[in-house]
Amino acid sequence: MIDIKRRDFLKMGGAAAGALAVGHFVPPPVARAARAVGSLDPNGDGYIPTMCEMCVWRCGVLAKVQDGRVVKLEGNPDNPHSRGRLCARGQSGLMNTYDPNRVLTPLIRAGKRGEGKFRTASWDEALDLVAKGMLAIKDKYGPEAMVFSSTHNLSQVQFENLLNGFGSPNYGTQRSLCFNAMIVANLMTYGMEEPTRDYSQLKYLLLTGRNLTEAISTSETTDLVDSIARGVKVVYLDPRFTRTASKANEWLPIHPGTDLAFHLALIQVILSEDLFNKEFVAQYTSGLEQLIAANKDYTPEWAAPITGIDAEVIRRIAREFSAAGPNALAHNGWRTSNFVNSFPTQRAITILNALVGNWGVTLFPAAGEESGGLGKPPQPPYPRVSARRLDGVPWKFPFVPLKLGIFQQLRDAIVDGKPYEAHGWFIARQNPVLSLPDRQKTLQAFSKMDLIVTVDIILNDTDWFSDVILPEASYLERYDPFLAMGNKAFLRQPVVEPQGEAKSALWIYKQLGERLGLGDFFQYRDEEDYLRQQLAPMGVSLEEARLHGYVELPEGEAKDIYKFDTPSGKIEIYSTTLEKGKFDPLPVWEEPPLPKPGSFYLISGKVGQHTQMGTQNNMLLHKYQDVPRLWISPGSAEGLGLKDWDQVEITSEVGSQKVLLNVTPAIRDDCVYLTPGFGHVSKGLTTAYGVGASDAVLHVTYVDPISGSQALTQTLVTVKKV
Ligand SMILES: Nc1nc2c(c(=O)[nH]1)N[C@H]1C(S)=C(S)[C@@H](COP(=O)(O)OP(=O)(O)OC[C@H]3O[C@@H](n4cnc5c(=O)[nH]c(N)nc54)[C@H](O)[C@@H]3O)O[C@H]1N2
Ligand SMILES: Nc1nc2c(c(=O)[nH]1)N[C@H]1C(S)=C(S)[C@@H](COP(=O)(O)OP(=O)(O)OC[C@H]3O[C@@H](n4cnc5c(=O)[nH]c(N)nc54)[C@H](O)[C@@H]3O)O[C@H]1N2
Ligand code: SF4
Ligand SMILES: [Mo]
Repeated sequence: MIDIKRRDFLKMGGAAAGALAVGHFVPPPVARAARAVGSLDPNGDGYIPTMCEMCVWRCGVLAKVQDGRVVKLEGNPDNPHSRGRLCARGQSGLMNTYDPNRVLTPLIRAGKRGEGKFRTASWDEALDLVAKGMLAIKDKYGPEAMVFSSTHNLSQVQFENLLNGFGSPNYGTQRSLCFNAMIVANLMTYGMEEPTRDYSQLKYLLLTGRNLTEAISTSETTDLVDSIARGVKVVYLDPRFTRTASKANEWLPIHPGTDLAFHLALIQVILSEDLFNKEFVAQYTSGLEQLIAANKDYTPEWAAPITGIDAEVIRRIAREFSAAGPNALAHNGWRTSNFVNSFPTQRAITILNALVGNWGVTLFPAAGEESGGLGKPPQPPYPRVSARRLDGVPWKFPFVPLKLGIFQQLRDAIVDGKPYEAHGWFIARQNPVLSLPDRQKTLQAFSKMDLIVTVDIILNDTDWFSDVILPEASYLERYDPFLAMGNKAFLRQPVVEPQGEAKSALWIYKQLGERLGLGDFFQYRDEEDYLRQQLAPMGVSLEEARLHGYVELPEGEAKDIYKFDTPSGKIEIYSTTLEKGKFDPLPVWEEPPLPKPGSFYLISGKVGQHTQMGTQNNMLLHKYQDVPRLWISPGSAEGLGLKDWDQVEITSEVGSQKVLLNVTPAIRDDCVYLTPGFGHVSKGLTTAYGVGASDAVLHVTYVDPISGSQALTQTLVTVKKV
């Protein structure tokens, strides 16, 4: 039995904690199969192409292997997401594999939940136990009583096979915490999830809280930096002075939650001054007349006191934006769930783009990550599901795509036991204890479970509350299914052997599926067989794919980029779909909650050195991040009698945390900001445990009624000295 205390964890050695000690790399040998490929010299040294998994962007990597270990990760020039570059997190990816806290054998809980006592187990024992628990829940309460959740990853298709084959409708993803507002707004307007942005002809860029130089997507961050170098004008809206603000021509520290008013006023100027692209709007959009009528009172003078931005500035930006015409782009952001009004904000952004007619110039149809040309193992149809989803999709939220779902709503339905009780939760590659708002509620949901199973590589905070932990091989140790990007399909392949007993997700889901009687959904012998079935229609060998790290996909049919999958076949300024759903068919102003005197908006936002809640234990990245302190403006600090480095207590209606203060002019007076992803509670994370505070404890749960987005900036907090 293992009682994992912070210091003890390292001493444990052996199976549960991983055999590696801090600072001593004892890496495993180069993957045998990789050597066979031919990209390495006779000693087994050289570069192996694969894909990064330090965030969801999936840059192409060339892993340098020497004496049987990965010694360096470089960007793969062949990959459009990296174009030869990796960000700091990508370069630190070897410590994701060599983290001394890796879980290297299945673990079974041996004490109370949350106590951190686990014993090691064989795969057979762990998988048998999980299957038995899941089948017991299915027999007693029906398959819907088993909830599945996972954050997007390359093996998700097999995760979905597992839950769909099992027959549960309950599927939680990170998306409602991330970009539901943007996706649903794009679906309503363009009939597609996320048009591709193209910076090559860009002249004017409006970034609404898209902190591209810290919340990094390597290729797009590069596009922004190149655009700035060639003189593209960048206007950036953010209540904080971020690194992107420092690179922009103009930083507008907008009042949080009022981006909608700002965009409505831009639209008002463009319409009232007749500055829109008439030809484009007439040919490709519908609803201009209704927009003109509905929008006429949203003048810059109306928006100025709401947004805190001068009317003259708003008017000038509207004129500049429309003067750049189709070469302008209003970026619709990525994690766009700041306020409950983020959905109409997103709609306003799509409309602004339509008015300048930038389709086909700076905006294009999504490049598509469809499997275009790739094969897949055969499988039977899924069983019919009669139970409603716990998250209310689509019965309460008709416009939220099933694959997006509403994670925070799912969690709340588990707590409430309505419309029915859930009894088991299978969680893969996700850390809801830190990523869902209101941690206490997440733990309450856990307490209702007969069975919690997690799949991770380290003992994250959610694993800490798990009953059975299934250790996945790290991204440098495993295969995942091919990922189609444009006209190529990229490969993740092992560059070193998996350590301990860690296994790929493809292996884990198949083994579990077979024990659940779902073997027909997993018709592949092993990972390589899965990949060969994907390659079969193209007649390319796996060896060839492994050598280059990708395969060319057959040319798809040329598509008409002006065909929009909306009811009118046009870009819908006026959304008939929203109208049918009895929602506003045009964006109308909704005021965000305003802070009472002495309270602040709690702002969350990424930092360049970390991804979400999962990299704080990475020893290379940890070195480059001071313990995050709470940002507050000098005026607000003075008003509360607080100084830089004071220890303060920050309190919301659902929780409180203690943090050190960072007094900085880089934030508005009505906001405070905390870096997310700290305040880990798992003592199995010896580098990250106890460092900083978690804003998940403070966030109040909000659900936007149309897109299901969580509003992450809408939480109000007070700050006092302790
Ligand atoms: N280094 C790093 N890069 C990442 C990630 C990561 O974790 N680390 N995660 C990836 C993922 S999953 C995502 S979704 C993207 C997210 O990419 P972004 O959406 O760009 O990132 P965030 O930091 O979540 O939010 C951006 C900014 O919004 C501001 N903001 C908050 N409220 C408001 C408001 O009301 N109005 C305006 N205008 N601004 C507001 C915050 O101050 C913050 O600076 O980043 C991706 N890239
Ligand atoms: N307070 C606050 N909350 C937020 C956000 C915020 O900015 N602030 N951002 C929101 C956004 S944009 C997003 S996308 C979500 C993300 O929310 P989550 O997806 O829950 O968070 P991650 O940190 O990405 O969780 C990744 C987990 O995967 C594990 N992991 C890493 N590599 C592997 C692997 O190869 N295999 C397996 N099986 N596991 C692995 C990590 O150890 C970690 O536990 O959070 C949202 N929540
Ligand atoms: S953006 Fe950085 S962390 Fe994300 S995939 Fe690319 S290199 Fe990896
Ligand atoms: Mo995200």
